Amino acid sequence: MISHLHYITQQTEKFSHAELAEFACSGGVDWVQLRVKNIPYDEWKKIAIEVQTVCKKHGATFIINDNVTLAKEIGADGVHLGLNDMNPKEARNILGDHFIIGGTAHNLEEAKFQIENKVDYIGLGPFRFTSTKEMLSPIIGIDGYKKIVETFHETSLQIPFIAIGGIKVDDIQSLLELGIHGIAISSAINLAENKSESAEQFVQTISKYLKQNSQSI
Ligand code: 3NM
Repeated sequence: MISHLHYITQQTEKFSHAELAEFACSGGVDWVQLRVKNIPYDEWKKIAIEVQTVCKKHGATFIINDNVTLAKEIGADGVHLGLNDMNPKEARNILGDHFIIGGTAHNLEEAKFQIENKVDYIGLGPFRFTSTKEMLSPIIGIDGYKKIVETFHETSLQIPFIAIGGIKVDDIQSLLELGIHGIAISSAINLAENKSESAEQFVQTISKYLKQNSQSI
């Protein structure tokens, strides 16, 4: 089951990836994606094991960004692949059927590409401007999501979409109402004054929405 709330780690001035993952999981987050860029393999592995330990303690799903080799080596639950990373089919050959493979898309064409390559979910963004990601793609916005979701409803191509990019608690309802499966957030927790409390707000708001619409988180 793909969670409705994905938390994406980040190294901040004050806190490590693992410390931030701990805040998020203490607030009820059950899906953590470790997102690091451009560091040596050994350093990446050390951080990944720290975050994996936090996830195991809380029973959260642990996903590694970009690095299929590392995900396999340490037995993560899955990988999240950008469009410039390994092709998802190749990743599936390496990882086997039990790993979760997610993919990034920024528009309809890229979403089709990811579905054809058999990803398990798509991170679709950016919803709005965010400074968390460099080289941000054009903003999709609520109307853009609506068009993409509607287009897929008319086809046999079905996939859980996870909206990403500058998402706040107040955006949850309008995104889920469109048929978006869930959201991914980073700075809304990482930069919050009270990080676990912020995580809890997201968890509860999503949970409340899903209960009212009779699904379970
Ligand atoms: N990918 P925040 S936006 C990791 O558009 C990432 O593909 C994006 O962090 C995309 O919640 C993004 O702080 C950053 O905006 C998400």
